[in-house]
Amino acid sequence: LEGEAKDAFENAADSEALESVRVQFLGAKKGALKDVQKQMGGIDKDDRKAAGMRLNAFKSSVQDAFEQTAARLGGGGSDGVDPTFDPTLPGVRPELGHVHPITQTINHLMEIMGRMGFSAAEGPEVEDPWHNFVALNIPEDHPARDPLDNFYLSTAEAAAGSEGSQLLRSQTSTVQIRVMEKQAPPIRIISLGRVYRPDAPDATHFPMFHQMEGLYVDKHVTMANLKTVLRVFATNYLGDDVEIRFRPSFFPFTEPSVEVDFYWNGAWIEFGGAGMVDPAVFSAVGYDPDEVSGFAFGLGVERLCMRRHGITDIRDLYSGDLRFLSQF
Ligand code: FA5
Repeated sequence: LEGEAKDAFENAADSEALESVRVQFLGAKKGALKDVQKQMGGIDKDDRKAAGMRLNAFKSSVQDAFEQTAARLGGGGSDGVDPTFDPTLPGVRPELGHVHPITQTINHLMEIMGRMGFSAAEGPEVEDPWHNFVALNIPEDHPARDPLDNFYLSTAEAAAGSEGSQLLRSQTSTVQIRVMEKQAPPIRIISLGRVYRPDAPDATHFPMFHQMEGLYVDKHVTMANLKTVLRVFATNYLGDDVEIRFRPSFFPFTEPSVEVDFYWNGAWIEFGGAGMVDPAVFSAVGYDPDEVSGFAFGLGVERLCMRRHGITDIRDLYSGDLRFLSQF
């Protein structure tokens, strides 16, 4: 057997052949050496010591034959190390995952608003006209309900815009209604999430974007409270040198209504809308408008993120281009 093994190792032409010879003779389960070892038990007690020594000598000569062949074939020794492996070469760093800049912004906004006592609330992205329009004081014939301005779902049985239809929410103001339907005042929430509008994409518009909705309802809430909360928010998010400006505007669910602009780094930029919650909205959710007052605001999350990081095109955020995204 010893001669047979040596011949087999010497004749192995490549590392594959070597491996099969190794398994044949030195294999841990079915190798020829293992077989011989198993027969040791049947040997006479007196002869066992000599047989053991003979077996060990046999084992090491087969092992030597294997190692010599391995060295000859250049496939490394029995430890299987590739001789072309150079441990001094720099390694390849595994790529790490990355949190999307909008997700980072959302976490940052929640943290700032959380410090002012606003807790996060959520609502569904597929909505019904009651939450997206009716309860927000947007009547049946209002242009905001136009099928051309909304993504109505073709799965719903009812005609677009009518009761029973469904749409992708066009604003996070829907969450105001959902929270007030479930909870009695006082309310102090923000809601951060996706909204959808069939806007043509350009540098500042995308058909899917995010809004941060805020709602504060209590006794004696005033417009001054709204301005203070937004100013504290803006200075925390952008810097101490931010100024805030309200421009008169109109939203069906707030009265009075304003557009909110922040001045920072030399420019006034509009970030969203706000106002005092309209009494009709309180009535729709079963609150008594004579008992409570409140403010609400809705800011564009992409606009905030872009302003802070100097991003000039909203489409870059959704391009999936890692050369852009991994900078944040
Ligand atoms: C609203 O959506 C109101 N719901 C805001 C509001 C909430 C008013 C509560 C009063 C009380 P508006 O349609 O203006 O308002 O949108 C708010 C902000 O969303 C805009 O100022 C802008 O920052 C952002 N926005 C609107 N359309 C897009 C778009 N296509 N892509 C990216 N951001 C957009």
